[in-house]
Amino acid sequence: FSASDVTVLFVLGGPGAGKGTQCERLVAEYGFTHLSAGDLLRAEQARPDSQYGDLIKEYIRDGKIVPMEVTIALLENAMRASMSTNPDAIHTDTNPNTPATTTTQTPQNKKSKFLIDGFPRKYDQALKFESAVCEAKFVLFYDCPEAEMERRLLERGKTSGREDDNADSIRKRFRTFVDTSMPVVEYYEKQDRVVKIDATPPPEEVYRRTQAELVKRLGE
Ligand code: UP5
Ligand code: MG
Repeated sequence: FSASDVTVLFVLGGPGAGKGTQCERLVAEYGFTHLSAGDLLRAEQARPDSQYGDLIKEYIRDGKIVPMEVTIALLENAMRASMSTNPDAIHTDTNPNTPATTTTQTPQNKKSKFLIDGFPRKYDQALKFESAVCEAKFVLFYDCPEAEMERRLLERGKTSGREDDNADSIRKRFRTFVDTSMPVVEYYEKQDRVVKIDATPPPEEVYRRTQAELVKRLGE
């Protein structure tokens, strides 16, 4: 994809920082297509004939990063599906767990805008995606203290059914985030491509701050 045809924003932040919550609002108001790498991996894992099901399940439970070939292929497919105006190409997946993004159609004459949520989580993923798929315009980084993220995830874990919303997996996810994913944010910070937003306040306030930054950066 060429950056002149599509706008890609990476949405990063620790586990439970509120990436998904903010993306949902941005979709509703600004017509972004939201692609959560974690959601795409969970949908792939749930697909009965997926060759990666067991691998994804194990990686997610251990808070480890799934090999990027899998994740990038899922993201690229989802971008293509969303950009296609051919309904047959869009509704190929009848899995109810598949994120709603595949139903968002963008006319080809209009620039598609993607929020890539929870990706890249590793330096080499960032380089590969930007060289092979599309350059990102900038990174929205939701910054939240670990104690608050832990509180949110344990609370959500009571009902989410997510296999990684338990104390043991949460600890591992935090470690991976600090050791492996924060260096990606730092890499983009050095290039002055990070918009950092304090994700501690309630969702409405975080969203207001996000809007203010988007107005500055995209003229939205
Ligand atoms: N909540 C949200 N905002 C709040 C606020 N401002 N105040 C109070 N509460 C707030 O929110 C989490 C919870 O907090 C919700 O209950 C929400 O209501 C509340 P959410 O918006 O879901 O936060 P988010 O940052 O999206 O948290 P998530 O758990 O999705 O983050 P992760 O980054 O851990 O999960 P993800 O799905 O991206 O990845 C899961 C796993 O997949 C990874 O650990 C990894 O194993 C694998 N993965 C890869 O291998 N590669 C990838 O590229 C991506 C994922
Ligand atoms: Mg999420």
